[in-house]
Amino acid sequence: MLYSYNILVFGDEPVKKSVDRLLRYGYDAIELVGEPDRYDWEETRKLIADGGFQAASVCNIYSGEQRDLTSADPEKRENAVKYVTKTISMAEAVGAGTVIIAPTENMRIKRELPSAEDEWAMAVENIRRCAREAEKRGIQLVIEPWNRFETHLVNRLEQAVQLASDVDMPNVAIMGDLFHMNIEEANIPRAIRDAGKWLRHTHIADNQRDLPGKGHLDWPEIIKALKDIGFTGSLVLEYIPPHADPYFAFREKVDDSVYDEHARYAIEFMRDLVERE
Ligand code: LER
Ligand code: MN
Repeated sequence: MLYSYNILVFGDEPVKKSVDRLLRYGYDAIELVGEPDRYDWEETRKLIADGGFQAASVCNIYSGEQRDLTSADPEKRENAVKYVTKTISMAEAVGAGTVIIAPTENMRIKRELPSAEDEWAMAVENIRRCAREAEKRGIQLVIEPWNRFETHLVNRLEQAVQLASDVDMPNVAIMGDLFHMNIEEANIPRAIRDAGKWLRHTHIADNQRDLPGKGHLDWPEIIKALKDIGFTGSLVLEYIPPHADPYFAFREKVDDSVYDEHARYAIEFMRDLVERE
């Protein structure tokens, strides 16, 4: 298992500062924000390569109407495919092997297409189109289920597995975000074991999206389940301040004096658990 951190959490600070922080505390991997215009791709590639990270990933931001793979508006769907394709190009350019994909805009919680079957078929078709682009560049896509207040379509790991299996491409798998899983899964360790080999990436946060260990999730049981399925992907810390809109907090100025302490605490907490359990 690799220890990683979603640098979305560090607001708009320069990527070099985030990279230096993660290296200082011993992280193996880094997750970039899926905003391709925000980065100088060549500079970022160099920072990742020189830092010696073992892996990198891109957390796409499906916020805003133009990033919706299953919208009723064909133009929006095409824009969404273009957006994902651009993040795939960025991933290739910076040396990241994983890109996160989600079939609806974030916080759209109602179907727009005429039937559930139409919507599912559209999700399959458009994820497959993105996956073909990713395949050419040696990149895997992981489908992220979100809780019911952020999407109506894929809320649980088993639904993500169904979607990945319908897309039927070798470079499409799934991920789990413990915050969303706490809301939607009946039993988190069982959901992890049922997903098995499909689960390739995780977002780590406690039940209320705080740092792990600050809430009531049963971390030893979660780590045991990940070990049982032979999980070798990244444990990506995704701390999000309390707000209904997950991105709102980062549009406001956040308190950057805690970034070092969070990064240090999170890897110590996770490493201790992984080594102990
Ligand atoms: C992103 O990783 C996430 O978990 C969502 O809540 C927002 O896109
Ligand atoms: Mn997440």
